[in-house]
Amino acid sequence: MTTPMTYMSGRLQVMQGDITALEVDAIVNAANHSLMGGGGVDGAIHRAAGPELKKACEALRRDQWPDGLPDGEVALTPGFNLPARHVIHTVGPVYAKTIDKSDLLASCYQKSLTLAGEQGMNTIAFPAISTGVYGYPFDQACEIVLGVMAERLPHSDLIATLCFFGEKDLEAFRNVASRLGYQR
Ligand code: AR6
Repeated sequence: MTTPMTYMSGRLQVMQGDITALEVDAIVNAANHSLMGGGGVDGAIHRAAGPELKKACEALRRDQWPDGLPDGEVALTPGFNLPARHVIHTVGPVYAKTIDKSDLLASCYQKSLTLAGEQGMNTIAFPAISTGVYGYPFDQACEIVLGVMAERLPHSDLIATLCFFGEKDLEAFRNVASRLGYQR
C-alpha cells in the first residue's frame, strides 16, 4: 500500500493498495447486475465484508432492483466486517470497441459521488471500475475518471481516493494525469 499522492488541491488522492483495507465512509464495488458477488474486487469485498453483505445485496435485489442493477447505477449497503462504513455497489459497462460506453462508466463515478454526498459522507474510495474482467482500456478509463473528479470534487465536501491494485496501474494513471495537465 502506497502513501497517497494528491491532485485537485488534496480533494483527489491516488494510491496503490487493497481497497478492502481502507477506513473510509464508503468503498465502491465494481459489481455486476446480479449483486450476488463475483471475482476481482467484488469477490475481495464480499470475502472481507462477510456473509451479511450478500444478505444485504439479496434484500436490495428483492426490494429495489428485482431485475438487477443496471449499468452505471448505484446501490448502498453497510460495510459489515470491512473497515469501510458502507459499500456503494455499481456496475461498470463491459467494454465494446464499437459502442461508446464512456457515459456509463462516468455515471458509476458521478452517481457514487452524488450518493455519498447525499448520505453526508466525507471520504469515498474507488477501484478502477470496468478495467479488469470488463475489459475497459485502462488509459481511457483514467481519462473518464479524471474528468468526473475535476468536474465534481471542487463543488463537494468529499475527499475521493482512487485505489489501484497494481503498481503498474498507479504508474499508468500518473502518466495519463500528467499528459492531461493535472498537477500533483
Ligand atoms: N482492491 C483494489 N482493486 C482491486 C482489488 C482490490 N482488492 N482486486 C481487484 N482490483 P474487476 P470489472 C482491481 O475485474 O472490470 C467481477 O467478477 C483490478 O485489478 O474486479 O468492473 C464482478 O462481479 C482492476 O483494476 O472489475 C463483475 O462480474 C479493477 O479492480 C466483473 O468482475 C476492476 O477489476 C466486473 O468487472
